[in-house]
Amino acid sequence: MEKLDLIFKNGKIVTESGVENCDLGISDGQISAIGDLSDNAEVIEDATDLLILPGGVDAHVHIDQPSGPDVEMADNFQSATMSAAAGGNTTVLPFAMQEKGQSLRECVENYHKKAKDNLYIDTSFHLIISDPSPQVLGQELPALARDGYTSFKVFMTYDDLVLNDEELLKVFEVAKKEKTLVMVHAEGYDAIRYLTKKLEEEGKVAPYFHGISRPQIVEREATHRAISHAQIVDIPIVIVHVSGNEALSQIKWAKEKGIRVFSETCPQYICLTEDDMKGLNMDFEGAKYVCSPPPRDLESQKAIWEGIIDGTFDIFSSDHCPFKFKDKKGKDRPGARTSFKWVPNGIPGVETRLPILFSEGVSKKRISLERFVELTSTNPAKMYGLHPQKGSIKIGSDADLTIWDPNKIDTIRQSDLHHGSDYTPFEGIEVRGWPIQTWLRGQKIYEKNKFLKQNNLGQYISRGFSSL
Ligand code: DUC
Ligand code: ZN
Ligand code: ZN
Repeated sequence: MEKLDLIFKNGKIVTESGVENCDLGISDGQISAIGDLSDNAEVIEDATDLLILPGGVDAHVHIDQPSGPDVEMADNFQSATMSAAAGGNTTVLPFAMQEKGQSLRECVENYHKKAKDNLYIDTSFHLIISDPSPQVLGQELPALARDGYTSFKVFMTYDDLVLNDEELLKVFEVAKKEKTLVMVHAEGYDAIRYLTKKLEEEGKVAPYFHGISRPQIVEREATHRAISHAQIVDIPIVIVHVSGNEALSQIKWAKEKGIRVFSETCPQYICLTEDDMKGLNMDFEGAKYVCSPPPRDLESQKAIWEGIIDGTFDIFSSDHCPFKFKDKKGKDRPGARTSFKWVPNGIPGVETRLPILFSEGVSKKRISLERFVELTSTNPAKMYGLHPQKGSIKIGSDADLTIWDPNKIDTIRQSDLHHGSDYTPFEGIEVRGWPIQTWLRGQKIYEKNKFLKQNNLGQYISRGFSSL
């Protein structure tokens, strides 16, 4: 056999369909041999007692998005992809967010400028459609879909992003024609506004009331509405960041009826609760946990686990949306303290997604290693048209690998993380099982708190259609 660039010996290879003790060979950045291999390689890596997994694919992250007056996201592409690499990821899918009145093509070009030469890992953009004008729906969106932007997100809430029902249906129609996948943020705009106004009138403005203003009913109603609209147009959709039993019940109902709905959940819905938003004493510390949909209660965490275990959830993403707590432009900016309404919605999590699910899921024996890989790498890659290049360990796939020490125990600490936020909502959680090396297309990019390659090894990846 020809001399290989690299061979991993003595490791356990984990894919979505099994665990195997065998060697793994790599040439030209791709997986080129799997089995009992001779030592004919430039480099031999010993993976004794370690697991070799396909690199994490985080299909839902927000990077460098405009977030309202005086608000800045805490990560640019460099810090976000650095943090992602340290957390065992080799691909991220951030959003190119259209602002009202903006051309979609111009929006995408802006995000490419921000990302250029700043990527530690591979990256591909979803679009956010906030202004579905005839020009956008008739020309720009179809053209971009054909250029490999094969998924986009729509919002059912937020002043600057919300689409009404007719607009949703029109966007769905384009998705049907172009065979693209629509991600839906399902929370009902009018109900949230109604509840927020009432809470403010009663003086209930602390971060905790963010959760009260967006109860599960609001998420359930919008989830059902989105599913119904998708059924009318006859397209598959993804309900993203599902937080509890109410929305999940709608997804289960749809799946049982044979309606094509995919679903995603995130670490915050298995690790945090609404009580975290109380802070120390209904104070501003609670802002550290403000995200949307908000964290729920212990019953909801149980329901989310059931969905993770029984296969209802298709993917597990971070919804990384980082802001600073102690910064004029972050959660603590002037005005933010006057009401939960002004606290930016989002928490950092791209670096902690994989360790949290590994520890809480695999180490605590709730899910198998295979299911872990399926939820965090293979299914996101399939869902968004990146498979088999990404998300698998197969001959010809990119050699994007994460090496895991399943027995390493450590506690999540802000001081160890690489994101731009000045806190982590997951501070203090003890984790058993950590990613210890990250390899991108056959090159070791991260090991033991060291970045071994520059921030321009990551590439922009153009995607095909969903194969899930
Ligand atoms: N939706 C997201 O997907 N992320 C952060 C905030 C939000 O509303
Ligand atoms: Zn959202
Ligand atoms: Zn998000």
